[in-house]
Amino acid sequence: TVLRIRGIDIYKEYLTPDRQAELVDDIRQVVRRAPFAHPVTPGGRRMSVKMTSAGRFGWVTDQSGYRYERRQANDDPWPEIPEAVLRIWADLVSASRGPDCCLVNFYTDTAKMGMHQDKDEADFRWPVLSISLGDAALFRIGNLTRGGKTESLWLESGDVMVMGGDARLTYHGIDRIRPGSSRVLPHGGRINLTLRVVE
Ligand code: MD3
Ligand code: FE
Repeated sequence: TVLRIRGIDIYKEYLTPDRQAELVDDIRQVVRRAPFAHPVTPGGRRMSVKMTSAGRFGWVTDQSGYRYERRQANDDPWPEIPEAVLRIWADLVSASRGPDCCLVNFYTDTAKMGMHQDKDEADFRWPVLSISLGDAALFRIGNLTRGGKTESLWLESGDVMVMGGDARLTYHGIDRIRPGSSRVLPHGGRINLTLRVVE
């Protein structure tokens, strides 16, 4: 089923359990070459979500700001985006232009992500695609400016979302995780992949 909420397309149960397991294995390989880090915001606060990236660019944040980098802190390039991930983008967004970055977010039981816009990319005509794996997460959708009424929904393992058009600059965040709600990750937690065109 596809839900459309405030312009965001939500493909519930898009990925079969087999495809979810394949993606988890692929991400394990990515993390082996680009370990997770707890990013520090420009304000100096450590984020509760751990992050890493794959692709031509990785998204990084530190005291000097948010930005995309072609290399990891140790000067290695980021790992390639796994084929199985690229296939989802090709099927739902574009078969002719691939994403530049696959941001990998890892949520432990208490991790969350405050309301924000994604605006570090050069061209907002390209959508952002999100893939949820592991424990369910309470996702909050706001408006094009901070504040106002919001809507919430649970994202579950195998759900895929496409944020394009007017929805591309919607404020959004993750309020909380439902620990133990999935068996896709052997030690629990939640992985979210976001695919973006960067430049
Ligand atoms: C709506 N990640 O990495 S994915 C992020 O679940 C991020 O880890 C969340 O927000 C997560 O920036 C939410 C869903 C998402 C991603 C980008 C969006 C929703 C969006 C961009 C515009 C509107
Ligand atoms: Fe975001």
